[in-house]
This record gives sequence, C-alpha cells and structure tokens, in this order.
Amino acid sequence: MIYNEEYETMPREALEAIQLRRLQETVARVYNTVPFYKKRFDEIGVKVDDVNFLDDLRRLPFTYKDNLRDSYPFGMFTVPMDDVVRIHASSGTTGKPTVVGYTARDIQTWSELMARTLMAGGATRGDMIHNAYGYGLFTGGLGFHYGAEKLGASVIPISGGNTKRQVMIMTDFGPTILTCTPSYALLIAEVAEEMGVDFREFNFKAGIFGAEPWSEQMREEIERKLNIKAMDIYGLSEIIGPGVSVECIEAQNGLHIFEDHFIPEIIDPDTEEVLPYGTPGELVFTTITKEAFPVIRYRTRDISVLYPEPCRCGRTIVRMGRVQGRSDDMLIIRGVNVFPSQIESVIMEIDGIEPYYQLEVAREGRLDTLTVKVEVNENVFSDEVKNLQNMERKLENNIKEMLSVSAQVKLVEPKSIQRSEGKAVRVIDKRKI
Ligand code: DLL
Repeated sequence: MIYNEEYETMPREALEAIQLRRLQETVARVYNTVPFYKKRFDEIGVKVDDVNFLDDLRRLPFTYKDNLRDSYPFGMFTVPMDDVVRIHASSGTTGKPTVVGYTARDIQTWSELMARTLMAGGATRGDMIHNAYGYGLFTGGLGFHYGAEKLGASVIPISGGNTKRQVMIMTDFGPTILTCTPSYALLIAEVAEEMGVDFREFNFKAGIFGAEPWSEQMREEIERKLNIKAMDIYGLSEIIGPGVSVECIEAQNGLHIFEDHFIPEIIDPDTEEVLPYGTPGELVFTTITKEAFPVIRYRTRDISVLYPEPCRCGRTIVRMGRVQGRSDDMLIIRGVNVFPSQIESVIMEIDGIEPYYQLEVAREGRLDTLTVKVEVNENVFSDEVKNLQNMERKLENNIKEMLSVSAQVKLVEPKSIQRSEGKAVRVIDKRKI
C-alpha cells in the first residue's frame, strides 16, 4: 500500500526535475537568510545560480554537527521565530543538544511523510497505533503521532516508560501497530511475559522500529517473540526526525528514502569523495522542502549504502541499507574496525542468547580491550560452569573468525543488563573517563 502513489512511484526523470527545482529554491533560501551558509558559500566561491544540474550539489559545502552546535540554539533557522510553530532537539549524549524548528508547513510535510511511513509499514486508516516512542523534545513520539492522525488511524499516545501499564493498555485496547525502539519492543515483550500475558495473543500485525541500530538477527527475534512483522525506520532530528526512510512490509529489504524531500549521497568519510550506488559509506542528506531548518549536505555519520533498483512494492525511490553503525561509534580495537551491530549479529546466531548485550572498551597499557557482556536465558545460565565456559569460548571464536577482533566474552545472568525505554546504551567506553 502506497500513501502517495504519485511521488513514491515517480519515474526517475520526473523526480530529478522536481529535486533540482527544490534544491535551487533551498540553496537560495539558506544563502539569503543564514549568515553561516552565506559565509561558507562565499569562501569556496559558489553562487546561488551555480546550481544548474543535480550534480552541482557536489560543489556545495558540507554541514557538520558542530556547525549546528555553534549556532545553538536558533542560529540556523531561516525564518523569524514568529513563523516557528514547533521546536525539537536531538537526543545528544554529549554537550548541548542540536535544536531544530518547524513552520506550520514543515509540520504538514512531516505529517505526510509519517503517513507514508506508516502505510509503507503496513498501517491503514482502520488501525490502532500504540505509539511508545518518547513524546517530548525527541522527534519520535510527536512525529509518529501526527503521521498517524494524518493517515486517519487511531493513535494511543502512550510514550515510553511505565511498561506494565503499556501491557495493560495493549490487553484492553487491542492495538494493531506497535511503534517504538527495537530494544523497547523486546522489553515490553519481556515484561508481558513476567505478567503472565502472552504477547503473541495480542492483535498486533506490524511494528515500525528504529531510532537506534539493530541487526537482522534482532529482527528475527522480535518477529518471533512478538509475532509481528518488524520494519526498520530511519531518521534524524537534523533532517526532520523520523520520516526520512522506511522499509515496506512487502519486501522488508532496504529503507525507501523519500527523495522528493531529501537528496541522499554516500561519501567516503575520510576523503569526502562521493561514492557510487552500492558502495558503503557515510550518508549525507540535503533537505529540499524544509522551511524553518533546511540543511545542505548534512554529514550524518551513519554508515549505509544506497540501492537504486525499484522495489517489488512498486516504489521507485532509492533504498538505503540498514544502518551498519556510526562512523563515530565505530570501535577500533587493536586497529580493527568494528561496529556494535556486527557483534550483535554474531552473538545472536547462538541458541540460548538473549538480545541484551553490552560492549565495554577499556585500555590496558596501550592496548584496547573489548569485553562483550551477553545475557543468556535461565536454561543456559543454570547449566554447568564448564558448559558456560565452552559457550564463552565459542562466542569469542566466532567473533574472532567473523570480525577479526579479539574480545573477551562474559555470559551474564538473565535480566542483569540494563533495559532501556528509548535508545539502548550498547557501548561503555572506559577509555574516555
Ligand atoms: O532517532 C529520529 C527517529 C525517531 C528515527 C523514531 C526513527 C524512529 P535523533 O534522536 O536525532 O533522531 O537520532 C538520530 O539515530 O543519526 C542514527 O545514528 C540513529 N538512528 C535512527 N534511526 C536508526 C535506524 C531519531 N533505523 C540518529 N538504524 C541517527 C540505526 C538509527 N540507527
């Protein structure tokens, strides 16, 4: 099912014509209203009317998170505050958050994108959406909320937390679509089990999970434990929030990017060279319809890959692969690059492992060490010590074999790793302390 048939299935040529016109408008807008952009464009000698082809995008300067931080809180807005009807902020873990603003038209655009997202994920007017993304400065809760209303579905604005109450509401209201982070979906299922409620007896048919990295193995686990189809959704506050890209329920294979609003590029994070379709690298986005807070070539730090082939769902817009990690989350352990999600994939191949883990990086002398704490289920945990040790060695070997990294694996007892109601914390880096 496709919410906006015209734009989501547009022939490439027609789409590119629209993209070019919108890009030109956006470039003029930022140059004429934001001193930061004017300065940057002037420095490298690019003029507003130099953008004559889509490829001219490559001539424009990148925008980095630090640029947004330096203009904290409202320095990058292109409209007077009178025209701003909503403010959100990114869930940054260090320093000040990144603040973003929306005009009334931006909220309309975003709602339409989220209605598209929900429909791609299997929702229609008749659905009841249990929205357990956090409401507040975080874009997840309100983003989904407005999309659900635009779609005409009924939305339960439960937000994150108070998990027992979530289970009660699910039992009593019978929602059909679940929206939250993948780690929170698993926690709700776990709490339901503790309460003696069988999650698989709920009415859920699909869930749209994102805002944090997760793996194919985690998808399988969620689909099995919750008895639903699990779709991946990607987005970031700086671009709009959720609603940048989503998987379709028909193929569950790559996330469709709404290219009539955002132009994606993949670059080599070190050389900043633009890479061809199919080559993994850092995602860069340019917004082409935003009013209050457009960004030009924003360096997301997220590692992914673009696929141009049309999907069997009928959408022609480009797809991005599951985010493999962030270039700044990438762990370099004794010279080997590894993303937490790769470790997740390896450990979850083994039976008896629960989808809760934490990576601890430390430094002994000049060497980095990686400890992987992995939760196991009751059965495994009550087994003989010898068997537990064998399992630890097996996991260490698998990690070494698949990722070429040496790690020490520690199996820990059920429910000992901290649960999250929003984005899970997977890495504890003791080197920075
Ligand atoms: O997380 C927006 C969002 C809300 C997306 C709800 C999906 C659902 P921020 O808090 O600004 O915005 O965080 C953005 O989260 O740069 C990625 O590193 C990460 N991220 C988001 N979605 C995914 C995903 C929201 N599906 C940052 N897979 C991004 C992996 C993701 N990482």
